Amino acid sequence: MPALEPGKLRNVAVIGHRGTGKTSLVEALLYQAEELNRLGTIDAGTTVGDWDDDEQRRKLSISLALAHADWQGRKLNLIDVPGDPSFQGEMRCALRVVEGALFVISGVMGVEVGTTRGWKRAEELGLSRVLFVNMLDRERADFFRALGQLQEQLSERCVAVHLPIGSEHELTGIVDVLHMCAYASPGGEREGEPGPIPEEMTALAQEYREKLLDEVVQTDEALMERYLDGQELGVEEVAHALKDAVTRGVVFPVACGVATQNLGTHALLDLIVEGVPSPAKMGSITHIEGAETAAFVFKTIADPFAGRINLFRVLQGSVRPEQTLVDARTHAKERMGALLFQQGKEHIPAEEFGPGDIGAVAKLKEVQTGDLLLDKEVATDVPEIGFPEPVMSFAITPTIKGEEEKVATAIRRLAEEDPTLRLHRDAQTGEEILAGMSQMHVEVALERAKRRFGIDVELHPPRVPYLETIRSESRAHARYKKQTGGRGQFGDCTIVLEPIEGNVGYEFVDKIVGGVIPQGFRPAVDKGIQEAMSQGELAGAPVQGVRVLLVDGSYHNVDSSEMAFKIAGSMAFKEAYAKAQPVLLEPIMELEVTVPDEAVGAVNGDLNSRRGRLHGMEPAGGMTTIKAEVPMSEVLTYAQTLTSITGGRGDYAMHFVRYEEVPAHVAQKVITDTQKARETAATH
Ligand SMILES: Nc1nc2c(ncn2[C@@H]2O[C@H](COP(=O)(O)OP(=O)(O)O)[C@@H](O)[C@H]2O)c(=O)[nH]1
Ligand SMILES: [Mg+2]
Repeated sequence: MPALEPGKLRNVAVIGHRGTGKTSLVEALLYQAEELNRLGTIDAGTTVGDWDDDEQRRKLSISLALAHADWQGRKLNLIDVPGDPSFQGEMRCALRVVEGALFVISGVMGVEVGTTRGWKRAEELGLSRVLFVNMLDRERADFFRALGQLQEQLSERCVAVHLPIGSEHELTGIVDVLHMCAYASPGGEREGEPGPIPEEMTALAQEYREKLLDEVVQTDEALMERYLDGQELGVEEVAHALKDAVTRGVVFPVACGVATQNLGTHALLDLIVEGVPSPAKMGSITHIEGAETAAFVFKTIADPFAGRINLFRVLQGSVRPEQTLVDARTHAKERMGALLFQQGKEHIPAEEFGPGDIGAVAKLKEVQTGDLLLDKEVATDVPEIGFPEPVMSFAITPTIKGEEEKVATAIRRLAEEDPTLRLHRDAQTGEEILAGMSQMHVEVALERAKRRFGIDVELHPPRVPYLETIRSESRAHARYKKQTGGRGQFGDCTIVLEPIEGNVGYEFVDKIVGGVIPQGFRPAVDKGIQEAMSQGELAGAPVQGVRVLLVDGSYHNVDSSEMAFKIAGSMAFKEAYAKAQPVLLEPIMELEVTVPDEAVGAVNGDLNSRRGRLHGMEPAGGMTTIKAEVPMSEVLTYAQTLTSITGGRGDYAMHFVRYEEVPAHVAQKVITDTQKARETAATH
């Protein structure tokens, strides 16, 4: 199949909270569009999405999955995005390369954190948005309650285009108030063509059609005038105005149905094809000046069967097999291998991907998530995916001693595929730190690493990178002297310590007059002091925020050496440090917690008990964002805490702000603990 013109494409990411039925809905859309012969289910593990072992075992999407369908002569690229906050990186990748987002909401649960999080991102990117209230067959499902929440919590401009006929187990179909027709529930079969609206629904359908018109005419002046004039507006012209408003992202149509019964997919496919703009309308995400062909790699997947697969969006030009493209990050030339359409785990060979299209390519060597591929090197910015910062850190140690290097290599490989995983060695504590979005995120990654690379590691909470500093001035003199036959050792210095404002940095000031210590030996004193500072006497943490004045000293013509002055410097520092009121500093984190209003009291109370300082609360339609500063040592396992307080309905982000002095009663415990740890280490 040759490349399609961009006007024939619709790129849509399917977004929503975990368990709202996104993967099931994608399955139903593919089935309705006759891409599949039968409707698979999550429970039997037979869907196109969630084909991976981990996903089937956990009954949870972990990676984004690409699928495509043809509807009304348009090609829909659907990206099923995991809803769990652990895999937020996937959502960022997907939203970056689409024009439209399809939000799936549970008719039972209504708006959840995952909905709000995705909405914010789609809003930042200015995407067209269509919503689908799913699971209307379930007990306690209520379309109208969910609609109210959408209007209150996401946007007043969420407007119903479909209505349920009946409710819960008596749901029998849906009404399309845009085209004024109805669909009977197909009970898991393909939906047929629509019929007339049943008698008992006509009044409600009329009421909601008017609400829809009220919304739509506001976006179109000519239409508004005629509407106010009392003229009848035709189905086609309203549909046209709605399409325009959805494209511009000023009206958000709300559809509904039951994914597992394939109810609502016909009308939803129509809505997507008509409402979501094509890449031709929106232009590409970025235009790369000077290049003919440009493709943006938004996801690298390690496929157990096909090896490394890169998913890309063509920004301009066409991508063909055997073509050689340059990676703007590595400057390496990469020959395109086999091009593929991806339908879950199925790969279908493709001839070409044209501008705006989304495709897959196998076996590129160095290319990774976030890379830009060009037909020739041009100076350009690479589009940013905008990954969130990891919030949970673990110290990792290989189960088998000596495998440190193997583990690091394997994890680095995973981080190339998923940049919300980060590995670094903490210079201070010496630990290998693996950071991710949650405990589950890190655990899933490590399970994969175990299978793919045969590595096995243990996770521990990381040690807090404390620092030490001084609160007052002090002075000390030290002399290092040895006379053991032959040549002796002699170093002698007097130093003054002063706190530096803000507890940061280190300064060494040479105040020697008259050469009481020769020029050549003074840097050795500095060196000795810095060595002593790398492990403070309080808790073995590095010392910061100290200015050292070298004020006096003496030397010996024969016995003095750099070594002797280094030792003298170190001795003088240790003595002066003990007299300068040393204190412990701890990292303070800025925490932003988003929770349902009713959990605010409990969350605040918990933060208080963790020495947190609240400095902001922003309620927004049922959810409140709490801002607080909390010591890192108190939030090492905050994810678990928040989950248990909010029953999984909370979300948080965290980043380092500054170091602060540890209050005396807490410091004492840290100091005793580290001393104990050092003693145990010494006896082993
Ligand atoms: N009753 C009912 N169950 C549904 C519906 N949609 C999905 N489910 C079930 O809800 C669970 C979660 O669905 P899934 O598609 O994995 O949700 P996702 O996490 O959003 O991808 C599965 O057990 C589905 O079978 C629906 O419309 N009605
Ligand atoms: Mg899913």
